[in-house]
Amino acid sequence: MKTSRKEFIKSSLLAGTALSMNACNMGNSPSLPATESSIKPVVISTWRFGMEANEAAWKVLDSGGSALDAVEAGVKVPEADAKERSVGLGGRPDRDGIVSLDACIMDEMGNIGSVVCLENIKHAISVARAVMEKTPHVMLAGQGAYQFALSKGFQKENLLVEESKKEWEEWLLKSDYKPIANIENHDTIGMIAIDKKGNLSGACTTSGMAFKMRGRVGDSPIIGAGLYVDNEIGAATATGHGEEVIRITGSALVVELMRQGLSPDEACKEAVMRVVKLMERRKKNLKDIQVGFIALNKQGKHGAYCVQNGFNFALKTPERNELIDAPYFLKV
Ligand code: SD4
Repeated sequence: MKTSRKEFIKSSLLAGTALSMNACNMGNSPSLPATESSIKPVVISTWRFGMEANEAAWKVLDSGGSALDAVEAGVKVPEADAKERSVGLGGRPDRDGIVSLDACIMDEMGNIGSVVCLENIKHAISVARAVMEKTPHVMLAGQGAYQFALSKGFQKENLLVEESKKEWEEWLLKSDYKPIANIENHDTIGMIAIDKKGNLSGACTTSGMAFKMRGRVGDSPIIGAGLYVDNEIGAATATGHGEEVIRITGSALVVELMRQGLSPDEACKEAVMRVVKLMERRKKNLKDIQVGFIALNKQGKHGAYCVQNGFNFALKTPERNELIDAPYFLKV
């Protein structure tokens, strides 16, 4: 049967209406009106040190600042803390005894910036933001990232603290490289936030796996793997074994799953199940790894899921301020 042009246009319009109604039902409509007063800010971040980081982010959010400024201010807290041994100053070194940092940042406009294998500058996240705002590029690596940071006024600093140096010297005796799930249970900080205007941004910063090969890069500075933000849908960030997160483009996947209508919890769980599937396919032991995702949707709902017990995340809203154990897959 031949469809007239008029009928075709009518049915297309109807289909379009059904699609957008469906999107509304799923809570994913980008066109939902959001007034400043109706939006409550939320910030979530990975691991226990997220509690303190959230406090710093909250000050920005509460005073009406942007999610971008909030996540940068938040993750700078553990970056500057020499006692936090997996981020910024005090981070654990690679197998050659050198602390090298990975970080990335993404805002509500889709602006991105990233640094990989950055040495001697503690605030890797601010260098990533400078890449985003002051260069035509999205990622700088190693010496180039370092030189760029110096040119923007960042100060050179020795990031290897005594305790990390001692640990590394002990590690050298055996030089057995086998990252253990949850042993460093205050790892990479990934933070995502929604501000009073309803805008989302995220930041992720780390010294990566302790005693990694020199030049190794994990998921944390890779947009789509360690972090992803889509201001129409939501944001996600990852922690754990970066190789497994990269394999499934983890954070972008979580956001895409939310776009399809999954809740943040469900989306994080489905992404973890992809990790599980690829581990099984490659006949790897799931007990040897940890991967955790946290996510926030445009409506300010949060979610999390991880491979095995031990991953927690910090949540701050106008009503709540707590550390929450993420649900997990491996029950043995
Ligand atoms: C990496 N994802 O370099 C980071 C490390 C991490 O929990 O988050 N560990 O692979």
